[in-house]
Amino acid sequence: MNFDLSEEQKMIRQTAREFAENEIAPTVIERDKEEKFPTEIIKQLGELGFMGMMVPEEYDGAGMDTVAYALAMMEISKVDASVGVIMSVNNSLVNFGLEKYGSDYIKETYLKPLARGEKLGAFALSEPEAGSDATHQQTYAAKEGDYWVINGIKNWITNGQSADIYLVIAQTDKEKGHRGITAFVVEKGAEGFEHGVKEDKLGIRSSDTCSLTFTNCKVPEKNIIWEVGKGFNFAMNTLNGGRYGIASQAVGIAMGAFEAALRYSKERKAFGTEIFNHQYIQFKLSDMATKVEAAKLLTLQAAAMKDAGKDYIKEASMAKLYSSQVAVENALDAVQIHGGYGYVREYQVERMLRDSKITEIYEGTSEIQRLIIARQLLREYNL
Ligand code: COS
Repeated sequence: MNFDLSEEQKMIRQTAREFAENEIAPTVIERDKEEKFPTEIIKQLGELGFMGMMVPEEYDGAGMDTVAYALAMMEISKVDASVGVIMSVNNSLVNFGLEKYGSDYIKETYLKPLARGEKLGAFALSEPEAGSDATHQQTYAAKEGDYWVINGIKNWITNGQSADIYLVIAQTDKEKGHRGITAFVVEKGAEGFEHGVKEDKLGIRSSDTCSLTFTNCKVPEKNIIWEVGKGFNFAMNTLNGGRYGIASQAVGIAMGAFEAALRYSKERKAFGTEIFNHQYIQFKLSDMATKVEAAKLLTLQAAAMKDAGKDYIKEASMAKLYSSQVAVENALDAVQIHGGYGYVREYQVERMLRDSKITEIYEGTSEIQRLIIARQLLREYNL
């Protein structure tokens, strides 16, 4: 088994690291405090090719592999998990879904500007009464001539206010259950489509999350992704891809918390010595570093399996389940090691703690990941 990264993967990681340190870090505290969307940073990430990382060059993407994408996500999220989630939704949900299931028209019209980073995407599956139980879609689309008319409400939509292109999942035939669900591309500004106010969140405050309302919103037939009745399978397959994105974001937070704690332990003195010299702190830091490594390996394994064309459903869910748990644990430990300083904004670990929690909730809660893993185990063991 070869754990070495390719020269290109190392270069991408280095570029992401430098960009995060030089361009993202200086404003991270202010943007979190003021809930300011990182418009300029996202534009720059687009110019670097980071908003269309895995999209082939023929569709104006950077044509990189999933491992390189995961490494970049980790470096960006280590410094700012809000920027991480904006990048993740665009790359591993929206671009991935359109590239895999979009028609030539959809790829030409929507995927290309998304991959160039000129437009931003959002993925609208969740509803007020359909979160984990995603088949329970209440948003309804009815066919009228060459159009479909959408009515309903979506919520918890990342990039909800700032996106230009929305992938919207809606029920199109209630009798058929999950096989009567269809996915559509809806453009910002479409008549009858409005977004709600920005949610006042615990963490990832610099990203925008809001509800979407569709009132007799007309969408052309050619904006159907894959085909009528395939919307649920589209959402599930796309979310498998999204999960290593969030796993990478969680690894990034866990890395950031660990590194902040390590550095602080060499600066802070107590009982006449750097606190690093106290064995309890060394044990904590060793556990934190070990957990980062394990979460990183699980996540890169899922990414490498995708690159190799293998089935990675179980591995992506395991990566998300474990990495999100490690993000929360490491952020908590980092706050504790910082003592009172960990509780104030300046030292950043309090933000990491607030940012970490959502990784156990969105793109499938930890409970949903366990359910998916259990179902895959039955399949694997032919039971
Ligand atoms: N990958 C690919 N396909 C999947 C899948 C997965 N992880 N999970 C389910 N499916 C497919 C099934 O194979 C089945 O397809 P067919 O009809 O072609 O056989 C279909 O989806 C329905 O599956 P199932 O009967 O298992 O549906 P359930 O309602 O029992 O459960 C879960 C589906 C719970 C796994 C699904 O609703 C889910 O993932 N919920 C969480 C949604 C989520 O992540 N929300 C976050 C919002 S985006 S931020």
